[in-house]
Amino acid sequence: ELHYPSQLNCAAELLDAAVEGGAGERIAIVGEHESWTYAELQRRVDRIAYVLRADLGLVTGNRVLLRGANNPMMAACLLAVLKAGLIAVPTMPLLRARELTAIVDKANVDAVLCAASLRGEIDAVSALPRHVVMFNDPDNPASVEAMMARHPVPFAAHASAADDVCLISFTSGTTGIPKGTMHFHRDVLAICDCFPRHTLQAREDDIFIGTPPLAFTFGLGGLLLFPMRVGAAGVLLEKLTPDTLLAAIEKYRATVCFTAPTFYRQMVPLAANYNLSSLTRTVSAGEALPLATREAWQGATGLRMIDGIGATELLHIFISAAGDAIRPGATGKPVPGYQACILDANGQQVGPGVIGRLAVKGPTGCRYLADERQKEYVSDGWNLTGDAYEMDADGYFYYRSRTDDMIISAGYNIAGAEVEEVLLRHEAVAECGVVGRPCEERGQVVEAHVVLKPGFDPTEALATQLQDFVKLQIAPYKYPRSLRFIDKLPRTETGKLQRFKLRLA
Ligand code: 3UK
Repeated sequence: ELHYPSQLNCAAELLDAAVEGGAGERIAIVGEHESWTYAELQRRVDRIAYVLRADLGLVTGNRVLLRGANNPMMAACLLAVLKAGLIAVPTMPLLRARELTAIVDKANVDAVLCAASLRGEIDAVSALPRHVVMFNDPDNPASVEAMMARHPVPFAAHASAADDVCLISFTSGTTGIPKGTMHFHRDVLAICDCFPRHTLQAREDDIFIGTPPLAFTFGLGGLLLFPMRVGAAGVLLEKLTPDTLLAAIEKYRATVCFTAPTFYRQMVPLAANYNLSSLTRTVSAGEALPLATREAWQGATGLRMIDGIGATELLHIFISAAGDAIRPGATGKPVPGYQACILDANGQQVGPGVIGRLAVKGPTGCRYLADERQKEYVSDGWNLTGDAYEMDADGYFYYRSRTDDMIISAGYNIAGAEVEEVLLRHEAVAECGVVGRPCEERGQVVEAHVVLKPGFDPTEALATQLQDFVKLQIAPYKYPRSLRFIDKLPRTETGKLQRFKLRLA
């Protein structure tokens, strides 16, 4: 069990504690053009905190929308909001004015801090709050940078309560409608004291790198909060591609990498071109890690992938395994601090070998922002993530599908992920998504959407070959009766397949 004092400011606990603990001269954040020590980061955060309180006149509990790609100033602004006792509302860089308008409204936003490069969509938001201030905009006399210069250090952290809300994080919305989730100061520390401590065994000489945006809690934890908790460094880079991420791992000698399965798949054929000897741990999350991807990554790098399931509602990863505890095919076991079990349709716990709804309990949990779906996600203290999972006799948890993505065809329950996993083993397949398509005769038919590797042609013969390939490896009733070739799978900014778009295709 984790115990935190009842008065707690998470930014002070991460930043001031690191400086006081002697990490002041260590590198905290590395960006494309600059790198900051903990002491330098602290001075910037303190000045921005004064901008928020003194220049903008924000008061405790006000909500600040943050908009920026991964870069050092975005991180400093985020930490300043927390340190000043305000509430951070980070938003994904690719969101459009329509979606931003909904967030401004739903989260009752009082001020906006926006990277100058992403200004366009903000200007198009209807009903903006009184304060809209740009950062990464040094020549603008009204920018965060210009205002910062007029303030002293230090800024005394706001004396927050451990259970004051400090973060409103919006889900990436694979179904379209983003939901706001509220998190406390103690939740932010709790995620730092679970997965990175027990599973990753993070150390101060680690260098964290990866793709998830800071506006996605996967990235916020993995690239900013986790390194700070142990006095390590986080590399924050914008617009990474498989090639530029590999180049950055080599350049910065990164030790820990966070990204989604699809990104690892794209890095496999390129990995041999880079010196990746610094890497010791690679973490995959956001969607299921197919066995074929785990094996291909290990073949290319020698690294055993750390799979982990997390959720915006629970803030970060709650089931995972590393090192010798890895069991291929399983996500892992509950991260110390969390409990998990499988429930049947009546909410009763089921034993090993039975597929049911995953339920999770731990130091963090779901608190939707004025949303009636709270009752659907949290029942009796257990968080129901919407995933169908199965447990084995040793307590390992195996992902099967999203609860509402289970394909029911001619009376059979078929998990699309299992069919995807088989297809990914075929030499011609780069990416695939398997969904249920409505069908009068069978209820649904299994339909595969396949992206081919370069050098393969989308012929009828290849489609038949892929269908036969599946029939030979798993029960034939699971094979995709319908198979379509497409150029690119529809994915969210966080790398998640948007199955609803495939079903509409
Ligand atoms: C799915 C996985 C199988 C699963 C997230 C790490 O993904 C994150 O949060 P979201 O709110 O989505 C949550 C849902 O995504 N999922 C995530 N990881 C896995 N399915 N295997 C996995 N390893 O359906 C879950 O319910 O976008 C991930 C850390 C923080 C996060 N917010």
